[in-house]
Amino acid sequence: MSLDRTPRNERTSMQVAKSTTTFDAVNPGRLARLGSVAMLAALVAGCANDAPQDTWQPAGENAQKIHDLQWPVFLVAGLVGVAVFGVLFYALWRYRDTGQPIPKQIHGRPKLEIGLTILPAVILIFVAVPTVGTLIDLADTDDTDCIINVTGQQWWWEIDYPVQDGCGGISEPIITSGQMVIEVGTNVIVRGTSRDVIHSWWIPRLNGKRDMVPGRVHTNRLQAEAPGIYAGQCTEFCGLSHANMRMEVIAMEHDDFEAWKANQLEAYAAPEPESLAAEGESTFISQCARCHQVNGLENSDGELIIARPDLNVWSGAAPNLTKLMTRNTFAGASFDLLSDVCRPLVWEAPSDLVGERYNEGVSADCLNEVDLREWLRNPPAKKPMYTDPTKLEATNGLPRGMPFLALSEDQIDQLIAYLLERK
Ligand code: HEC
Ligand SMILES: [Cu+2]
Repeated sequence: MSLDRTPRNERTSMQVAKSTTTFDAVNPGRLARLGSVAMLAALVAGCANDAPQDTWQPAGENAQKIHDLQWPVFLVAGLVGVAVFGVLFYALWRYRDTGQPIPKQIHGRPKLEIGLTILPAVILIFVAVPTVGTLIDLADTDDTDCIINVTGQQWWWEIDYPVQDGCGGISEPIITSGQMVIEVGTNVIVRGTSRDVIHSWWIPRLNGKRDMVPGRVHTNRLQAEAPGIYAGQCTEFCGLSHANMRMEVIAMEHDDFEAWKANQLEAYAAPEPESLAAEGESTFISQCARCHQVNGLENSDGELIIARPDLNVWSGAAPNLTKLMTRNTFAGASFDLLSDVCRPLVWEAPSDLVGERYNEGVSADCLNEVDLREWLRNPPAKKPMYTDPTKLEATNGLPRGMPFLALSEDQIDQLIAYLLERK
């Protein structure tokens, strides 16, 4: 029985009064119409071509395998869903309360009960067999052509290529961030882990997700059929800037990939003496080099400078900036390094030109200076990060992300000139 002690007649009149006042706002017809418009909009938006993270548009063998599985599963689940709701609504309507006497109560119909147990089991087996087969298939690492390590941290991805014969040969480690460059048609095995909390790596058009867990290494195989830029984002909630933890895979033809690798391993070229970039180099050494590595950078005594992000950042890492201007996004792939004018030249390049255009890197003319300046001026204002010095007790005084460094506009000019040469 209801706990409501209001006499029945009063209750109904109260309810009627209430419902007349709010009737307009919650008109069920209008709600339903609004609902269906919203659903339609969502559906149309989901189907639109401009959906860079669309699992329904696989662009590689592994993504294709998932796609081939999700269709039939979606179909079976959809049919079951429609059948269940059909029967439910029919029963609700057919046996609605019209004042009829309570029907005869029955229980114990073994045939029906066994039947209704076997039927879903059969359906589940029907779904399970190809699912398990696909899982085993996706985990295959026998024919790996290239190994790439991915490390998640709050809130960006470090991507490194260990020395190997794979990937067409890597003679020295290549370390970059945010954007993974691969050769089309090769089986890449991503070995992923995390430096702080659990993150999840997912390039929807190339493969399914894989959680990246501290202290463990999880693999994720991917390959791309055609050159292009394939977007993804962290898909395991990882704190404040989870939504700003993005990444891209850039797939390019063999020759372009070889050119990319060679460029990544090029020896350090010091800026022209007395240039703005040279001033930038010393500013970089004094302000940035404790966290950020630039390979080959030397101090005034001619000694190599090795960054110690492990002493300066909570996760123990900061992006390697040796070749910053060879990527075209930064800070967890949240911002473009390319200006609005130049970005489409790469991102919308015809398939055969993607690698070539990407390898041009970011020139002074194409730099999106606005976002990079804002970043250097005040990083935590640009991307939420835990850098407030008064609130860092939990992390031994170390920031998560890049702290505010109070740089002058002159220093920023110098640093940009210096960074523009890192390509
Ligand atoms: C206390 C350590 C620390 C110092 C000092 C520091 N940074 Fe950073 N920086 C970081 C961290 C951590 C990130 C990653 C932030 C993110 O993407 O969430 C970062 C990101 C960046 C990025 C984006 C790189 C990418 O690949 O996404 C640039 C560019 C950058 N810093 C430039 C500088 C410059 C220039 C200086 C010196 C003026 C500097 N940083 C000083 C820690 C530091
Ligand atoms: Cu994350």
